[in-house]
Amino acid sequence: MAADSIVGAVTTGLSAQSKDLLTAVVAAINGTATVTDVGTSTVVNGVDKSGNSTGALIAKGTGTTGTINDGSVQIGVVLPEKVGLNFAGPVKEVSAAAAVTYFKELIAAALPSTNTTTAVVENRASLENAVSLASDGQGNSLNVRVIGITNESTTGKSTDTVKLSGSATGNKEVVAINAANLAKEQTLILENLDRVVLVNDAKVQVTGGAAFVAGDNANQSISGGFGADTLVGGGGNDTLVGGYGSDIFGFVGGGTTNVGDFNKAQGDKLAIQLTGVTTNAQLISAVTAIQDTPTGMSVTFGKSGTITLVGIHIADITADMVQLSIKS
Ligand SMILES: [Ca+2]
Repeated sequence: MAADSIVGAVTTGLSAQSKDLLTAVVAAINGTATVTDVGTSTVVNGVDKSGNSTGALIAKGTGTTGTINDGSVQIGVVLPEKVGLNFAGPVKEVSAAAAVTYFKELIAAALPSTNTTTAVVENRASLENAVSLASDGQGNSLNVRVIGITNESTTGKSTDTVKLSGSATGNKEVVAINAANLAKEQTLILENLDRVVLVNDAKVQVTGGAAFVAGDNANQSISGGFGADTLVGGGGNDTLVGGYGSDIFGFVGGGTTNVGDFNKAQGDKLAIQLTGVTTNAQLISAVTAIQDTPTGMSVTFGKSGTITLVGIHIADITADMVQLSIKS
């Protein structure tokens, strides 16, 4: 279908933000675009000039419940009114190394290495670290997607819950989600998405199977579900809550990580991955302050930041509860 006819068919009643999104997606598609209805919204997708899948869900009506199928990846969505999304990624499963390459090319395009502003350098490093951690497919090839959430601004942002669902078939997806347009108090539910990178401030609740979730150096609140989740704040001021299961709380430095429910009885562990720290002796040497209070403890590693654990004290920590690598 020609681009002009897509825009003409879809644009009636759309906000400026949705029109811009649609225009950008149509411009990126090389060749034939597919237009499908998902709930009350319209999905436009195709293949871009690099041979990757690209598309968008254009929000219309009162909200959207359904499944986006772009030919290789299925993403279930429950979106409130005014919320849509765009998505892109390789059209077939790729190796973990290829996934990292794909993500890093996007990061380089958004945050060029020629920009040496401290904030950009730190953001770029945190994103590269997060995508490398999340793309560890444990030998599996991965379905890779980058998802951007749109949230209409003409009459104010929606604050209602947004839900994205994966396929529930074991550790095969790695998804980077740009949450920049979500409202501060808006909860993003991630169901059966195996491996996730969070970009920008986000408030996330994991549900379904166990998940690996890594944030960038923005401020994220990440709550695990029933499974054995691995949650990594990734710098910034982050809050991690494991929920049920033997969870791993990851700390890579660069800010403050608050762990809300460290539970030794459930087998929770700390993964402290700091540059230059490869032995327990080095980890102990890196500690510059420890505070033990009635509610828990906090450990500071100099400029690398502080991790605070609610529910456990320094005397309860044993060597088997701490690992020096996030890998899971
Ligand atoms: Ca973070």
